[in-house]
Amino acid sequence: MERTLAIIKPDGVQKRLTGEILRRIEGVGLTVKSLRMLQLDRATAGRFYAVHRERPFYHSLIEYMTSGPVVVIALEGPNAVTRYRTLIGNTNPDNADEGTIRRLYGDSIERNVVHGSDSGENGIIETSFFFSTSELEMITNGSSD
Ligand code: 3AN
Repeated sequence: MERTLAIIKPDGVQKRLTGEILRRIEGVGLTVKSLRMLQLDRATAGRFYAVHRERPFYHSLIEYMTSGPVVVIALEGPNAVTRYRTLIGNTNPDNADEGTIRRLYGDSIERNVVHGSDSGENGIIETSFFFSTSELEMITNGSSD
């Protein structure tokens, strides 16, 4: 059983893709453990993307991620990290497989609609970044495969 953090980024919310993305997530059998819409401030976005602090795209990324509301979603299921990343596709929409969320809806490597944790370890760290233990332990629909 794995946990992973999905974020519908500001461009996804703006394009009214929240329902469509949740439908695709639930359609592959992943369990939504918890979710919330929020407006990231620069400090919180900076903490979340701390690993990218030295990268040339960091400031633009923070600008974009704070430009409007996001939806944070804690997902759970067997092999959830890989299953969700398969659903969203490559970071760069141009390189993402046909039918993936980023290929269908992403505009660029930065404005790529969704975030997904890149490992089981980061899935735990990132879901805990946004959700409390009690929020993550609600009994939802049980079966997640
Ligand atoms: P992913 O979200 O696919 O795991 P990361 O963790 O490498 O990708 O990058 C985090 C975010 O930073 C991406 N979702 C994207 O918005 C942005 N990003 C990554 N690489 C670039 C880049 N070369 N130029 C602009 N933005 C980038």
